Order: sequence, then structure tokens, then C-alpha cells
Amino acid sequence: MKKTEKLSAILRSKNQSFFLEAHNALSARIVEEAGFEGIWASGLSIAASLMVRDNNEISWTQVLGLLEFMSDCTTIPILMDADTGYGNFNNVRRLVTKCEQRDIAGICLEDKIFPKCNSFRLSASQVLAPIKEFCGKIRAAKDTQQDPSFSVVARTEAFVIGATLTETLERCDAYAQAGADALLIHSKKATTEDIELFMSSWDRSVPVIIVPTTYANALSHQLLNELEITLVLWANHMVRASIWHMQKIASLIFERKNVKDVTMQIASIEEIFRLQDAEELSSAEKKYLTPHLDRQVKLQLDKGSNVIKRLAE
Ligand code: SPV
Ligand code: MG
Repeated sequence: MKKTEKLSAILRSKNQSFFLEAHNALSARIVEEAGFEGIWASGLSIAASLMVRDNNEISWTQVLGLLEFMSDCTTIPILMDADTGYGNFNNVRRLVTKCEQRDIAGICLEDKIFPKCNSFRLSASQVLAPIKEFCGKIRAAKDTQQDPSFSVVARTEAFVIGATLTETLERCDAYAQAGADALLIHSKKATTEDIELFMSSWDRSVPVIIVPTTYANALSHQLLNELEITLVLWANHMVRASIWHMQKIASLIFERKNVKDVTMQIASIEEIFRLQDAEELSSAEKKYLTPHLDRQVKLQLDKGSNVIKRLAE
């Protein structure tokens, strides 16, 4: 099954799915190995991993360069956080083409103005795009895709900027009619109030995705099922995990002036090799380098000490 088909099936399924954020190839591989059905390529997390703000400070081609590595090392679908589409409908069209070339399963477009600002920041740039203009982007994306299973998710920031339920529903109706394969309803409340309100009125003509960050503690599996939420995105938890753990380890190494106290709290060198599938290269070397083996230096990794030993020449 192609990645686009997997994402499309997830969005059409009656079962609930969960995607976890990844911000580079390593985190993407770890998300897949943990068992998740898909990856949320989070704009915030990618920006954070590059130490820029979530305000389109990196270009879309830079984001796509990272996504290519993420896609190459995973088999589960990647839903790209494509922010506002990096411009107007024309930029969206080019983005869709380039995503399809990199085996990205779908994009999520949000109804704000370029350059976007993260939903949790208080900013003058938290402004919604006109409905018709945003619908033009959705239609342009759907008309451009070559693979019928490529997904276009329309995300509304209506609740984030304090719009009413009526305005939110009006937007979502228009986005569904423009061809969106799913809606992402965002909220920055500490409770599930916005999501419950929306789901109490939404006709379920297209599936709904949510991002429980601020209201994660208020959410139960029972409520998720009752609300008929199709997909849940844990949107920033891998980058937050790495920040927290790296800060702890860096301080320990600095304070103690050695690394022996931390080796049990970090991944082994062998684990890096396993994740990189270094074994595959070793097998390929046996296959393709055989005539030259006699000229190669034979090296072996001593697992106990992590020291590479020279065995023979
Ligand atoms: C992201 O992960 O970049 C998102 C979700 O867009 S949020 O940060 O909540 O806006
Ligand atoms: Mg984002």
C-alpha cells in the first residue's frame, strides 16, 4: 500500500488513529518504531530543531529537504504541516507537486496569512485568511495532485483567534465543499470546550483531526470516541522530549567533567548503528567489495568499551 493510500484510509476509517510529531529523520524513524500509524511533520518542532521561530523563518524548500530524509527512512505516511501554503494558491500548487515527488502523503493548510505565527503566541499576526481565498488554495491543491489518494487537510484557526461557532462552521463547510479531505480544528484552550462545541454541530461530512496540546490533560479516550474524532496529533512531544533530555545530560556532563555517569541514560553507539541500518551496508560490502577485501583493514567494534579495534591488515 502506498503512503498516500495509508493516510487516505486512516482518514476514512471509523477507527481512531494517533500520529506523533517528528522533526527530522531520526525522530521520524523512532516514531515509526514505536508503533504509530503516521507522522505529523510539525512546523513548530522543525523550526525549534533548527532554532528559528515558527513564523516561516525557514523556507518551504528547506522544510521539504528535511521531509525528504524523514520520508526516505520511514514506511508510515507523513502529514506535512504546510502552514499557510507559503504564499498564494500558486505556491500551494508547486508545494503539492514537490510533496508528491518526495512521497509525502498529505499536507495540512491553515487559514491564516503568510507569514504565519504559532497558534499559542499572542501576536498581531493571528489573522484569518478570507474564506474564498483559502478555498482557492484547497481547490488548487486538489486540482494539482496526481495521486488521487494524496490528502489535503484544511485547518481552521477560527477558535484560536476567538471566532464564534457560527463562523467556524461557515468556514469548515466552505473548506469541505472546496474538496478538503479532512478538517483540523485547532484550539488553545485548557479544556475540550471548543472541540466539544464544534463536534456537537458538525455534520461529519469530512473527518476531523485535533491537536490536543493545551487541553491534553482534559481529554479522555472515552470522550475522543464519543466525539468521533478521526485522528489525534500529538504535535510537539518528540522535540520537547529531546530538549528536556539533552538539557539534563548536557548539565550532568558539564558539572561532572566526565561522561561515565550518563552512559546508562543515553543510547549506545550500537543503537545509532541499528537505527541507521549499518548492517545493510556491511552485507552490501561483503557482496560488492569482495575482490578488495584482502586490501581492507579489518576493524571490529568492541561492544563493552565502544572502541574500534584493528584486527588485521
Ligand atoms: C505544529 O505542530 O507546528 C502545529 C500545531 O501547527 S501547533 O503548534 O499547536 O500550532
Ligand atoms: Mg504548525
